[in-house]
Amino acid sequence: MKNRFLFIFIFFYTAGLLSTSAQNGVNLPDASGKLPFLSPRDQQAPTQVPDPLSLRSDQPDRMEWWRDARFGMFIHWGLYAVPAGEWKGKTGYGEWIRTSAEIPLEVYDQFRPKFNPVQFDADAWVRMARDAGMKYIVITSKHHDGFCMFDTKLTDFNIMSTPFKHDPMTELAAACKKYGLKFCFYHSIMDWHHPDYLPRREWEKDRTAEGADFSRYVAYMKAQLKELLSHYGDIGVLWFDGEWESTWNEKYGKEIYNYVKSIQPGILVNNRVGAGRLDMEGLTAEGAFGGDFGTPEQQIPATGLPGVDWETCMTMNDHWGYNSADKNFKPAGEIIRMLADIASKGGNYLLNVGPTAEGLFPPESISRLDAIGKWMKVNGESIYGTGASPFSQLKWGRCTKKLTATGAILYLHVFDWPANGKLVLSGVLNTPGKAYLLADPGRSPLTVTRKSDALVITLPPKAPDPVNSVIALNIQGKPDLTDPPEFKTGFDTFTDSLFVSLASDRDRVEIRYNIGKSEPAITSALYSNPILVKATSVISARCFRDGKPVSGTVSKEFTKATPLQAATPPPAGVAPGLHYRYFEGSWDSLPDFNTLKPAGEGIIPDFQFTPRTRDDLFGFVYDGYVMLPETSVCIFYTGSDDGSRLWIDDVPVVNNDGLHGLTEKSGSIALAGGLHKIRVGFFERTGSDNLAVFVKSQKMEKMVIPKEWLCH
Ligand code: H79
Repeated sequence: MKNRFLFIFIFFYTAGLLSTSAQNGVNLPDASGKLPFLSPRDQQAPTQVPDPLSLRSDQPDRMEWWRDARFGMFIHWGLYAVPAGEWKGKTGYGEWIRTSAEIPLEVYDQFRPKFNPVQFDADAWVRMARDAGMKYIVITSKHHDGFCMFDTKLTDFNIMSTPFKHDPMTELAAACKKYGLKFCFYHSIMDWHHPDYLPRREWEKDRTAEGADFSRYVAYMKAQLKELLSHYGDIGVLWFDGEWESTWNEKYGKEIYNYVKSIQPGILVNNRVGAGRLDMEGLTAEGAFGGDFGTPEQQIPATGLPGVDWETCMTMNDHWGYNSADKNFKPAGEIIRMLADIASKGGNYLLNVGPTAEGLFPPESISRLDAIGKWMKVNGESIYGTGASPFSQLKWGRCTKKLTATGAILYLHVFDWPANGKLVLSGVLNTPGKAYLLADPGRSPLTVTRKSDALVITLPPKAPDPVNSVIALNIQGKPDLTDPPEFKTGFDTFTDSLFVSLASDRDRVEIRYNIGKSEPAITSALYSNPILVKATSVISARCFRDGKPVSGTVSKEFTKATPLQAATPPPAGVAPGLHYRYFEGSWDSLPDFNTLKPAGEGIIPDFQFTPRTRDDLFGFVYDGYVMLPETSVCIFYTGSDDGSRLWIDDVPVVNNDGLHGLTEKSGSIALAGGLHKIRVGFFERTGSDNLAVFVKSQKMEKMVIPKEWLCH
């Protein structure tokens, strides 16, 4: 009992100290906002291999074709096309079928005599890519199943030992050369077939790892890369994948990177050659080796990534490899808008096709390629060779940009055609030149007028393309474009009051604002210090220079929220630590742990895994209270590998569920100072594991929730 009271005293004392130091701007140990942990493989000692960065002096030149191209075709083709996504009555599989359906090696090998893609026509495939407007093709020379789709002398597990008996890559390389596309290989590092590759799948109990030697596997990879880089002419990109298992590390990554560049110096290599990719956002951890470009998978970054080359790869339906049951294809219009979105953020789009075991593209893919091609034929110049949009947000669509000798062309991708026929582009100070619709072969000029900082383009009543009509707008001289100011406050809800900060990265501008939705004028309040907001309000802000508006207006609502009352602790008081339940099992997402029997339970100081009895396939639920020093809107974060969720007072606040590498998610909630129930659920399937829980309030920088704030 005594201890308990002492604990509560220490808690309030420490909490007070922490919050005061945070208010004073003193840096707390964990207040950097960075995840304090990196996987051990990111922390390896320097290696003897020459630093690949030294090979990068010619980077801009080598990347030029790739940056201009903007659009490529991914092809996932392999033995997995034979089952076409179906195994034992289940139809949800793709290129992962061998592992997802746990198919033993010798059973999987039975697809080999069935693989005979007699309808394969390299010329037709490459023509379809070219006609869709794609400038490069990345095809699987080998996927995770280890089956080689080329004539390799290093294993029999290749296409020459199927009834097909010839090498499709030779014909594809020739067709790419003929039609002017760059030919590229996807090559998996992970290999579920080669005896020297480690680790084994955990379900493959009867496949011994005895005598396996990973360094011999790396030598095998190198020998195959040598084949791929010697027999098919110039290769544009080597696209590695399956690099996340514990055996792969940065040293190997640099070695392979240098090796392929020593054979073909002009080649580009994606970041998955290294070991520092964080998650499916596809970017490399700071300081880790990241190859030539980042690889967001099945997603588009929210904003451009200045200084980083990247390429979003995406399926047309829900599978990479052919799945005959999957008819969930994105409409062509959605794909066209995604291409414009990606180009407006300075990235490339690698769009996937999963051909059948007969060697055909699925008809749904063909019709989409066709529709995209029709759009590209008219509007391709707004994609190729363009740079990222100078504007962060446009209500009606997207913008891409090309610099010219006398100024620039802004390509305005109009998704939502204005009903009043006036397209407004705010924040353009340049004199406008000619504007015309790319869909208009006669290029008749559209009327452009100026209204203060904005150019207003008069459009015909009907959009030439319901999906995306592009206007080329010439501007004279060096682009002088200004985005509206940005709100820099991390909160849009508050409990008592909130200081709202604004900023603009443009030189020589001042920010003026109104409380309310009306557009600020030169007579509006001048922003100098954060604005104190005490009730729900809208703030509208705009940039001015020399007494004139130079940007559009940004408006944002800040809402006063009622905080949840603090919990009443049990009369007997609380004690340090959290109650934990430990579970064992294999999950893809958080199960309902309340329905499962724990393998252990007890009290633990904070969110740690200490009581676990294995490294993989486990889960935890932590329950207790968190003591908050003051009333505020709080943002909670979980950084986890794999999934996690967090509840406060039984309200779901953070959903970071799913199988993933170290990923951080957050959510906010208004809370009164004092005790609040906290619950965190976590699970780990395989690979590295991590869990950290952070909090940030209006007065406190982000920090790991200290042990002293947790009790039960
Ligand atoms: O080839 C296609 C897929 O078969 C392959 N990549 C695309 C281009 C792919 N392999 N795995 N996945 C996609 C999903 C795997 C995700 C995870 Fe991970 C691996 C979760 C945890 C380990 C990647 C690495 C995300 C976090 C770490």
